[in-house]
Amino acid sequence: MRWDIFCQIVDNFGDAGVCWRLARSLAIRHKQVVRLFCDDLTTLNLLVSGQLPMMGLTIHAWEASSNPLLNNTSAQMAPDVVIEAFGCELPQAYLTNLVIANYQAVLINLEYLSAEAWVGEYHAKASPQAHGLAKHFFFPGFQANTGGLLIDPVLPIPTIAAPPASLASLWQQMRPTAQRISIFCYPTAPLQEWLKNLATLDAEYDVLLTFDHASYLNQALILPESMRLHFLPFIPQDDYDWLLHQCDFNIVRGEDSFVRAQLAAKPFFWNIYPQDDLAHEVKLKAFLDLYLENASPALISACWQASKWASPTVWWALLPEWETHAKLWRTKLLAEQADGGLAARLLRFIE
Ligand code: TRH
Repeated sequence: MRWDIFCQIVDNFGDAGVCWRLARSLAIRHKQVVRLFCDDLTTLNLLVSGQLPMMGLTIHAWEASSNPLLNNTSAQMAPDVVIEAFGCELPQAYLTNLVIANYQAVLINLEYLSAEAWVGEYHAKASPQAHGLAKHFFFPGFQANTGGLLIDPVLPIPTIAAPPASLASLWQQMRPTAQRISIFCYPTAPLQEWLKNLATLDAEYDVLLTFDHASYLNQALILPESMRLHFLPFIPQDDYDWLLHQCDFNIVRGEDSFVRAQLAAKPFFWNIYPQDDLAHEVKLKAFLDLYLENASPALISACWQASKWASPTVWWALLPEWETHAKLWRTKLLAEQADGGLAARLLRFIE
C-alpha cells in the first residue's frame, strides 16, 4: 500500500522521532511505500542522519504535498492511507486533491501514547468528516486493545558492542569501573541538584548529558573526580537508542525516548512532558501503576521518588532490584507486542 505521513513539528524532537520510526518500520519491515511530509526537514534530518536513501521511503517538505509531481492527480501516486500525526491538519491543497479525485484513502489521526485505561475504548473509532473520507483515531498504548507501541528496531540486549561513529571517541573516555548514566530531560528539571546529590555516594559515575544540556547547568557546579560529565552533541536516533542500551541508568523525556528506555531494559525514569492542566501527572501515574504492578513496595517507592527528582541517595541502593525488574518488563513488553506492535496493528487495521 501507499502511505503518506504528515508530520508537523510542534516543539522539540518527539513528533519527528515518532514519525520517522513509523515511516521506517512501514517501509523496511512491512515493505510499504511511504512518503513522509514534514514542515521542519532540518530537525527531521538530525534524527535520520545518514540513513537515506532507503527502499520504499522518501522524505518531502510539507509544501511538496501540493506539488503536481507528487500530489494525487495521478492515480499511480494516490495514497491508500494518510496519517495525520498527533492531529496535525492536512495541507488544504492536498486534502482538496484527495476529495476531488475521489480516492478512497483512509485517514488516520495518530494520537499520543498513554497508559491510561480509557485509551482502549477510544482506539480505532471512526470520526465522520464533512468531506466524506473515512477518518479514524489510532491510539498507541500498552494494552492489547490499543494501537500498541512502536518497537522497531528491536535491539538485542548488548554484551559488548562497538559504539557507532558518533560516540566512538567519547566511548574511549568511559571508565570500566564507573556507572554510566544518560540524561535527556527538560530544561526545567532540577538537574544540577540531582547530580550534586548523586556525587556524594561512594562510587564512580560517567554522566552522559545529551545535546544542549550544558546550558541547564550553572557554571559554578563543582563535582568530585568520581563524577565525570560528558557533553554530547545531538546524535542520530539509532545511536541514541544504542546509548540507552549501554547505560546503567537513563533519564528520558517526551514519548519516543520513553519507549526506547523501556526496550533498553535498564532502570530509567521518565521526565514526562509537562502540560498546563497537569494531565501529565495522570499519565505518569497510569504508566507507573502498570510498570510497577508486580514490584516490591520498596521498588515502587524508589521509582516514584526517582520520577519526582528526589535525591538519588535516597533510592539509588534499589538499583540492582530495579535492573532485574527492567529486564522482566522488556520481556513482558516484547511478548505483548509480539504481533509487531504499532506498525503491524496499523497495517492490520487498514487491511
Ligand atoms: O524531544 P521530546 O521532548 O519531544 C516531544 C515533543 O516535545 C512533543 O511535542 C511532545 O508532544 C512529546 O515530546 C511528548 O522527546 P521524545 O519524544 O523522547 O523525542 C526525542 C527524539 O529525539 C527521540 O526520537 C530520540 C531522538 N534523539 C536523537 O535522535 N538524538 C539525540 O541525541 C537525542 C537526545 C534524542
